[in-house]
Amino acid sequence: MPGTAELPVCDIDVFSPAALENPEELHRVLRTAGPVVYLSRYDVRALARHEEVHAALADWQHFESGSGVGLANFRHEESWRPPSVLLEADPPRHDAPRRVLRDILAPSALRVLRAAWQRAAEELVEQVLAGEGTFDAFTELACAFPLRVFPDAVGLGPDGRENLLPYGNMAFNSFGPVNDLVRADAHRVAELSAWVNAQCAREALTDDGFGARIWAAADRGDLTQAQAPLVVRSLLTAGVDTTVHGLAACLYAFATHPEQWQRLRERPELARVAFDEAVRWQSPVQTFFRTATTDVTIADAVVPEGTKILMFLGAANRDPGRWDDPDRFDLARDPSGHVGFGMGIHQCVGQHVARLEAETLLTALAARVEHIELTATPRRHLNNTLRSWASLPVRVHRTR
Ligand code: OVM
Repeated sequence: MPGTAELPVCDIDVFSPAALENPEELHRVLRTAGPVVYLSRYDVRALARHEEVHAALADWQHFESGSGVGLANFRHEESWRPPSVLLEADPPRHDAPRRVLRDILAPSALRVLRAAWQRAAEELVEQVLAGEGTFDAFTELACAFPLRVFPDAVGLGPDGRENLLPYGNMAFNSFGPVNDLVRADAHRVAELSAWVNAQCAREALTDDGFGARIWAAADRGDLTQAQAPLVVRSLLTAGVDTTVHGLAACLYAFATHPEQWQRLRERPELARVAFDEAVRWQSPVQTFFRTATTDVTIADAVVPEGTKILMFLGAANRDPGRWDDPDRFDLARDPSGHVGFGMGIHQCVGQHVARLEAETLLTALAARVEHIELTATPRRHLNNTLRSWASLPVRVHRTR
């Protein structure tokens, strides 16, 4: 490979089960090796330090998304589905869908949901507390809560909602290489895609949800009729697994940091900071790729035009050059500037939805639970992009 001679080389399979199970060690290796590291196994350049990841995310002019934000280069290979008009698009085509969704998911537009989501969180927490006090916080809280509130907010019908998590899992796997994780779901691509695509039609959606508001934007001419179902599809792709594993990150953090849980109980208004700190600390979305639009120099290394860079959000979020004691989950720090939601024009448009879910669930829990502890080793679920969970067995002590 020409142009890689002076670069530090890493031959680790960064999408191997071992690396996905325990990314922290890999992240240290990559950050230490240099600002740009050549991954020989995938023939891409990797960024793992906060400064370079942040800069690349912000530089959409030199690092485009339209060639795909996974390993596959859409200039040479076709995607498994029509590209996202948000995630996999660049200005100017990206801008209209972004504006429409930004307004629909703006904090001011979400205010009407807060009371109902607070009630749903209280009901769910009461329900899990009605048992023995031991349960799986991943399935019973982190999965259950988003599935109770988000599909209704989008305006989905009642049937087939069990497809949402498998579809998201598949979509986030698809950003990586075609490895065993991708092959394991290959037989479901057609079925899951057909269900999701069917839910994006105007007729499939209630007339008062995010989905209906997307179609209303198309009626106003703010989107084309062809873009509208794809924007709905973005909600269904990016809106469920991300929040599930983001909430799981919070619950895992508190179960392993009891003193931080006490701090939250004393000051429940820290729920929002807690969520951002958990997103920094775990980085539910670990990686995204970009493609260089020209030869781009990063820290004296040239990224040739048309080639991919792999940005390690999780490594940047624990870069000791940016964060004090980065491996500590700490509600006293200011986690702003983390890249767990990305940065720049593609920064997570749904982050206010995620924050509202986290705030309502954590507040309901903090008012009712004195103590959370793990009762067994939590289990990860492996995904090429998501830092995800299979199980978080906990015991909680109810407030008397
Ligand atoms: C999308 C999308 C946006 C963000 C993340 C993502 C699967 C998908 O627009 O479909 O991950």
